[in-house]
Parts: sequence; C-alpha cells; structure tokens
Amino acid sequence: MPKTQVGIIGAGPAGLVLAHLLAQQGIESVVIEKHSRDYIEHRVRAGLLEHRTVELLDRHGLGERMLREGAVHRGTEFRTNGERYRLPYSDLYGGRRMLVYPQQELVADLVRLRLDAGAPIVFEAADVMPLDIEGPQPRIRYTVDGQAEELDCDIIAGCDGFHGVSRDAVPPGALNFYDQHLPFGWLGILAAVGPSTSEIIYALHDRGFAGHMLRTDTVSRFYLQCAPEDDPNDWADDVIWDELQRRLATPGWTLSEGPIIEKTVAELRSFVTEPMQYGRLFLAGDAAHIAPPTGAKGMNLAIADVEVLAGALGDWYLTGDDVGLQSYSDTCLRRVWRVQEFSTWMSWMLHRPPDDMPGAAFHRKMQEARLEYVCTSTAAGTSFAENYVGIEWPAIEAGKE
Ligand code: RFL
Repeated sequence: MPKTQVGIIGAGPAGLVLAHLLAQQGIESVVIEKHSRDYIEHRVRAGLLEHRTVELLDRHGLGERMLREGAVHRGTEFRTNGERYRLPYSDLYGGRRMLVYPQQELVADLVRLRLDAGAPIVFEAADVMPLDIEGPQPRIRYTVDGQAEELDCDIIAGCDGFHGVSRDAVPPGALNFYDQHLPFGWLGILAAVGPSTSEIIYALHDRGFAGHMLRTDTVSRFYLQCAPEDDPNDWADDVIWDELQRRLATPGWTLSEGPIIEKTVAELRSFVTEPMQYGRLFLAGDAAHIAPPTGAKGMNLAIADVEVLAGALGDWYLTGDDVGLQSYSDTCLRRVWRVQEFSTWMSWMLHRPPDDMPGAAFHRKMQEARLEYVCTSTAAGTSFAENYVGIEWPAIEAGKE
C-alpha cells in the first residue's frame, strides 16, 4: 500500500500551505483533493491577506507573484448615511499593511509551485475517507478514475473545508461544536467593472450594510446585507445597483456600474470545533472553524493554523518532541476565538438588526455610537486596527506567556 508521512485532505489554502511548510522541513506529504485543478484555481472567495499571512508566505518563498501583483492597503473607509471616515490602520498598528490578492490566484501559485517541485497532488478524488485515526497508522481511502486507492500515513491533516469529510470521521461526542447564526445574510456580487475606490469601504446605512471590496483592475466585489434565506436570483441586477448606489452614496463620489457576473447569498455564521484534533487526525482551517466574513479572516486563520501544525510536526519528526502536537488545538483556538469575537463585534456594528428583533431601535443607536467611537478615538481605532490587520501575539502562540 502506498505510504506517506502526512496525508492532507483538501487543496485549499490550508492544505497547500501545510504541504509546502512540511516539504521545506523534509517531511513528505500527499494532498488529496476532491475537485479538478481548473476548478480550484477559479473558485472566487477571499481576497484580503493579513500582514502576518503575507510575511509567512514571503518568508517561505511562496509569495513571489502575490507580492508583485497584489495591491498594498494601509487604510479602510467607513461610511454611514452619507458621511465618510478613513481609518488608517497601518499608521495605528506599527506600519503593518494588508494585501488584496484573490484567493484563487494564491491557490494557483501554491499548486504550480508544488507540482513544479515534483510533489504529489491527487485531483478529482472521490469518496475520500480518513480511517483508523485513533491508532498509530491511519489511512486515507479514496477513488480516482474509478480505481479504489488507500494511502497509509503517520498523520492525517483534515484541510477539507467546512463541508468536508474529516470532521465527521471523529466519533460522535468526542468533539464540541459552538455554532452561532447572525440574523443577517450577505448578497455577494462580482461585477466586471474596475473599483470606484482605492480602499475597501464598509457602509452602515438605514437600509442595511453595503461593502465595496477590491479584487482586480477589471473586477470588483460588492456585498449587500440581505435576509439569510434570500434567493440570489430574486435580486435583479438593476435593484442591486440601485441599493449599492443608495447605501454607499456620499457627496462628490460616484460608483461605476458594470455587468454582474456572479450573485451568491452567504449566511453570517460562526462555527468552532473543540478540540481541533482527535487521535492522529488534525483539523485545520474551515474544516475546524468558520467566522462571519465581515472581518475577512477565514483564509488568514486557515494559514495561521497550518503554520502551528507544520511547526509541531517538524518538532515531532525531527526530535520526537510531541508537545507542539499535543497543544496544537489550544494554541490555534486562542486566535480562533479572538477572531470570532472580532468578526461578531464588527458584524453587529455594521448590519441593521431585523425590525422585529427585540430592542432593534435601541440597538441601532448603539451601533452608531460604536462606529463613531471607532472612527474618532485613537484607542478604539487602534484596537480595531490590530484585530483587522491581524493581531500578533508571538509569546502567546509559542505557549510562553
Ligand atoms: P477551503 O478553501 O474550503 O479548501 C478546502 C478544500 O478541500 C476540498 N474538499 C475535499 N477534498 C477531498 N475530499 C473531500 N471530501 C473534500 N471536501 C472538500 C475542497 O474542494 C477545497 O479545495 O478551506 P481552507 O483551506 O480551510 O481555506 C479557508 C478559506 O477558503 C475560507 O476561510 C475563506 O475563503 C473565507 N473568506 C475570506 N477569508 C479571508 O481571509 N479574507 C476574505 O476576504 C474572505 N472573504 C471568504 C470571503 C469566504 C467566502 N465564502 C464564499 C465562504 C468571502 C466569501 C464570499
């Protein structure tokens, strides 16, 4: 039976970055992905990379195109009912910047670098299943081209996203799940039009949240608060542009419109698995947790998890020390819960509560006060900046506080 050291399920940012970080320590892995290479290289999702994510990718030689083509961001704009305020997060948090670089481009870079190095990725694997995760010799079973395969591993990394199979391979009752649904949805729009702004805009409006995110010179991302159960097809293109024009409006600024090429509805949801490990199975990224997209944290958190896991596996393979593996979950969960708190807080600051929510009118006044505080107080702005840009806690993450 074929054998590897670490079997990685899923070729998203978590699985691919893990594979590279392991290879650089001389640790072998096989990445097993359900979809085709073409599919994962064109799946549009995240786009905002934290300072520490950019540094990590660069430090490991994975960010050459990202640094060349990504756009550096140093501030963001809040709007509320026509007024605008720029929050200079870079100035407030030691010069750290963010980078806009589409997730699918990063995935394409990571795939190319791995295949160029002659390392394996199995695409279009069906019926993937982690087995024997409690014992010392776990296996991954899968089917490719109708042929059943099994891969023996020392360790399995479940990096297969929120809807993957790894989390469900753990016996019932062994993991705790924390789940929260916010009463808002996001209508996500991809439009074939250049951006009307040089920095991301978050707008709190009486009609609900609107966001203008950036992707490339010719494609822009917009979000509109909607009901979580809305069908994107019920939103006509002219209604979408009308809502964006109203919610983002501010004197002296115009929003350019263009053909809408994608419409999706996402719920604003938090989900955390504790612990993120069971036996020889380690969960990372969306397989272990998701956060409301407001803080743009998911991809960054996925990469932060595998940085911890790769370090722990390095110690284990090179010196036999399993302290890092034992504490993998606790180490990651500190950042995960910080991100959950920030993303939930930011979501409640920027989305209009449903009219039938008890205390909705009071809550609206509170969120205006909260936004004004963030925009006008250096202390509040700095707290926002360190969470948004990605809090750096070297001592805590090394377990040395
Ligand atoms: P992924 O990217 O979901 O990758 C998992 C991979 O596993 C594969 N897979 C399987 N493979 C084998 N067998 C199976 N049974 C499998 N089941 C699934 C999948 O095909 C896939 O290739 O998880 P990962 O690596 O943990 O990365 C997480 C990020 O993708 C996610 O958190 C972000 O996209 C979230 N997110 C954002 N994060 C940010 O950091 N910044 C942002 O600006 C941002 N914007 C967003 C977002 C997510 C969004 N949606 C659609 C969920 C905007 C949106 C709209």
